[in-house]
Amino acid sequence: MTKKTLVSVILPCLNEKKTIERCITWAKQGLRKLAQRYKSEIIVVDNGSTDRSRSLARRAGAKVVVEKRRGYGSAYKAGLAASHGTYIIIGDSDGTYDFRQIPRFIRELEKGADLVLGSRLTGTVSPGAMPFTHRYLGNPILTSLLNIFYARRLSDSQTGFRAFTKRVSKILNLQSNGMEFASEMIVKAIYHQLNISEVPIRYFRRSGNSKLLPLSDAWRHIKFLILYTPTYAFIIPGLVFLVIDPYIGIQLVMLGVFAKVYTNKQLNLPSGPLARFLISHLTVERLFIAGVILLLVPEFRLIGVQLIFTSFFYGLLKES
Ligand SMILES: Nc1nc2c(ncn2[C@@H]2O[C@H](COP(=O)(O)OP(=O)(O)OP(=O)(O)O)[C@@H](O)[C@H]2O)c(=O)[nH]1
Ligand SMILES: [Mg+2]
Repeated sequence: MTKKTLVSVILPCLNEKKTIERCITWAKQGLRKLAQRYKSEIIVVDNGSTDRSRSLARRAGAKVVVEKRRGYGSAYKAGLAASHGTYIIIGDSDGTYDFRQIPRFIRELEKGADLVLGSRLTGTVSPGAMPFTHRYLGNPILTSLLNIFYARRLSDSQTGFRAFTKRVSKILNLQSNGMEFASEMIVKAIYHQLNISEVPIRYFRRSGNSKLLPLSDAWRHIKFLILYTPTYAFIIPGLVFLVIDPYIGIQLVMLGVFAKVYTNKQLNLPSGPLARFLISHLTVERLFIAGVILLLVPEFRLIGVQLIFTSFFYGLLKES
């Protein structure tokens, strides 16, 4: 008999007593359809629920992991650390996602996808499931920013129903503690040129109170998207400023180059061809010489001084 592959389902939970059992039951139903070839484990990560979520989850047959640190991302990090599956399924435990559909996600992974996103917007949104502001403002803005910054055409970057392999979760090495965990996963998958696919899903109305803080959580996503894209955050504005005010322009472009070296070396994220070209051709010596030359031109003296010192810092970053 061939050995069965393990599927881990991870459900973050903070006071979801109304729905946690239903989610586990649905996950079991979905997994049952795969039982010939797959074993499974269901892990509920509880972030300090004060209702009966934990006992209900245990009774329904899930393994409960308790994570003291609050936050959606913290819950997932703890769940990933506790999971053993080759394939990982994640999703909210608020009854919004239909885990009976797990086999469709597994099929995508089998076909070679690295990260599968359940898209609510190409699927069906039940009446009242997504508030107007989330559906027509928050989600489209966050998804569009991600699409523009990272040249993608995703339809729903905020979906919580996802699948990926354990190998991929190790490559991504996710760090965020809050809701921006969802953006981090996609951005890093893009950086690593992983194969992302979307499957249309049905999205149900939530039971129980939302844990989302719309403005602060949206800002956490936007901040993450900007911080990870030095090209849009620094280099493009820097090139524009070079024409208007070269002093500011040079500073922004150099910040962009520093940020590229940082994302590449410290965060271990691969660079694109433009960044690779810039980093390999921009040496400490060349920057230093450019600084000395500018120092001799009275109007650019300040930029010259700055470039000379910048070159030292740049060298330090490159060596790090
Ligand atoms: N925000 C938050 N969510 C947590 C935490 N721990 C677990 N969760 C769970 O993470 C999932 C996502 O939170 P939701 O409140 O559903 O967030 P959302 O899906 O963006 O918002 P809704 O559309 O209102 O459901 C739920 O299953 C929560 O129970 C935590 O510390 N903070
Ligand atoms: Mg939810």
